[in-house]
Amino acid sequence: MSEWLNPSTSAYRLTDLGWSTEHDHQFLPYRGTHVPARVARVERGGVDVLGAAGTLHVTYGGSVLAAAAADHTQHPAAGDWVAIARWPDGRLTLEAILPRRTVLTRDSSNRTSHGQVVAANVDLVVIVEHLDPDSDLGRIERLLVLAWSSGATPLVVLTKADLVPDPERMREEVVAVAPGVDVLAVDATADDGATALRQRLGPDVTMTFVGPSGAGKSTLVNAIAGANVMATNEVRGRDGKGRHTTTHRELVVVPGHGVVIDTPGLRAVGLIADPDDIADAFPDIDELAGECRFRDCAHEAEPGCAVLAAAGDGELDKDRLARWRKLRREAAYQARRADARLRREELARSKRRAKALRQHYRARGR
Ligand SMILES: Nc1nc2c(ncn2[C@@H]2O[C@H](COP(=O)(O)OP(=O)(O)OP(=O)(O)O)[C@@H](O)[C@H]2O)c(=O)[nH]1
Ligand SMILES: [Mg+2]
Ligand SMILES: [Zn+2]
Repeated sequence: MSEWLNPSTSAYRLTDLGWSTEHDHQFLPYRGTHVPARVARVERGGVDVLGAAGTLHVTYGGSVLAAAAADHTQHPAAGDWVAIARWPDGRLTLEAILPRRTVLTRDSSNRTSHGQVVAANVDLVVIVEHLDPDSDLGRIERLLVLAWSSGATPLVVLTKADLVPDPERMREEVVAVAPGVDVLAVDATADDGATALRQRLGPDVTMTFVGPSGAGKSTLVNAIAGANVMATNEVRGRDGKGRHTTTHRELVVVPGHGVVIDTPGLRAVGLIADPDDIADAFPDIDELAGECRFRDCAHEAEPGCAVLAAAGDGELDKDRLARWRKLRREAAYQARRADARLRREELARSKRRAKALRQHYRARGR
C-alpha cells in the first residue's frame, strides 16, 4: 500500500476512523485490488476520503454513478465506508459503498428522488437547538423522528444556556417533548458542552450534529476536537438567525475519541419516516393510542379514544397532539408519493423493455 502514500497529508489509522472487524468482512471482495477509506466530504465531481494514505480526492466510478442516478440514496455520503481503486494512469475512483449500518435521510423535495443521505454509519445524532432565541419544540420533535428513523440514537443539546436566565426550566420543556432521550443544556463556547459530548464519544463512535443555522453545531465540533477545525460565525443581531456558515457536510476525526460529522444548518426538514419512526419520537401518544377502544382509531372523534381523552383532561398537551397529527399526515403523504414513484419507475422500465423488443424484432426483420 506504500505506493498509495501521499506525503502531503497525514495518514489515518482505520480504527481511529471507526473501522471494525465487521468492516473487514465487508471489505473481503475488494482486498488486494482496492483500499478502504471513509468519506469526509462530498463535492459535485468527487469526494474527499480519509484512510491509511491520508486525505485523497477521488472521483466516482461508473457503477457508483449509475446507481446514484437511479436512486439518490446510493450517492456516496459523509460517513460512508468505500472501496477506492487506483488506475494505471494514477486516477483514483470510488468503486463501491460498503453496506451502511445506519443512514440519516432527509426528504430532498424532489419528485423523482428517494431522499438525500445526510450522513451514514452514525451512532449518535445530536440535535442542536438554541435556547436563545427560544427553542422550537416542533423542530426538535421533527428532528427526533428523523434521528430515530436513521437507526442511530438521538441526543438533544440545547445551546446558549449562558444567555438565558433559567435554562433548567427551558430544558424541562424540551424533556417533555423528547421522552426517553437525554437533553443537555450547555454553553457551547465553554468547556461543559465539549465535556458532556466527549463522554458519549468513543474510539468507534460516530456522532453527527443537526439543527438550525447559528445553533452552535460547529462551535461544539471545535470544542470536541480541541481545535478550530470548522469555521463559525456570529448570528445576525436582530433575530438571532444564523448565517449558514457551514456549507458542506464534513467529517472530522478526533483521534482516540471518535468521529464527528458537522452539517449545514437546516432550513426546513422534510421527513422520510414511517409510522414506527413517529411512534419512537412520540411514545407517550403511541401508548395512549394502544388504549383506544377501536384498534383502527384515527383519534379524531371516535368514542373511547384514549388520545382525545388525555388531550381533554390536560394530560396530553394539545399543541403536541396537533404536531403529532401533522407529522403523521406528512408521513402518509410521503408514503403515497413513494408509491407513485415506484409506479413511474415500473412504467419507465416496461417502456424500455418494449423499445428494446421493437429494436430486436426490427433488426431481425432486416
Ligand atoms: N454565548 C453563546 N454563544 C454560542 C453558543 N453556541 C454557539 N454560540 C455562538 O453562536 C454563533 C453561531 O455558532 P456556529 O457554531 O457557527 O453555528 P452553526 O450551528 O454551526 O451554524 P451553521 O454553520 O450556519 O449551520 C457563534 O458566534 C458562536 O460563538 C453558546 O452556547 N453560547
Ligand atoms: Mg456550522
Ligand atoms: Zn384514539
